[in-house]
Amino acid sequence: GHKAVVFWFTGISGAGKSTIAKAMEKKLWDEGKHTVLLDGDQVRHGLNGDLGFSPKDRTENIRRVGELARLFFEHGNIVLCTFVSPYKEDRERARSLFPDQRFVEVHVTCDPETAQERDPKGLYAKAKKGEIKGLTGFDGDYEPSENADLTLDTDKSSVDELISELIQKVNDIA
Ligand code: GGZ
Repeated sequence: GHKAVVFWFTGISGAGKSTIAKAMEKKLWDEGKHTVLLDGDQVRHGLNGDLGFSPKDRTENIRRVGELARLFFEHGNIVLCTFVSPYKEDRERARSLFPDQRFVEVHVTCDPETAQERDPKGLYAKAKKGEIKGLTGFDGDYEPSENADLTLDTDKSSVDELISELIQKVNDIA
């Protein structure tokens, strides 16, 4: 067996949070581990479909998702959460729901220009045309933590390299 743990992936749109978490989940499955992946895009279509992207709604989004992560954590899972979660205080509140060392904050970074070039969902293009406002990584704030447990730079390292780093961390603590 393994211990429950939460990996909380945070960073601007297009940094690579979902790509990394999906690859990590697959690797953990292959090792027979119990995982749950909570992704901003999916959660916002269903459970949190009533929320937008104002600061207040983002805070509520993260509050609910933190509670959801706790339910899965309490059932012994390795929980992977991928949310922009741009506000430090919201991430700290999520962290406070878990025992020490069981919440791993993973800041996924890249040059904002890289994210804008990747633009997997065409959101930066929309932001440039003024069709959406407050896009994190364009005209929306992101507050980095000084105390992220891991910082993964997707400009400098491949997904495979970053996955190895994450799996190492799982094996150290879970
Ligand atoms: C940020 C936005 C916005 C704005 C739509 N700002 O790259 P994506 O598409 O797949 O991930 C983003 C997702 C962000 O949802 P989160 O729940 O992770 O956000 S938060 O933690 O801030 O509550 C993006 C899309 O929704 N999206 N408009 N203005 N991301």
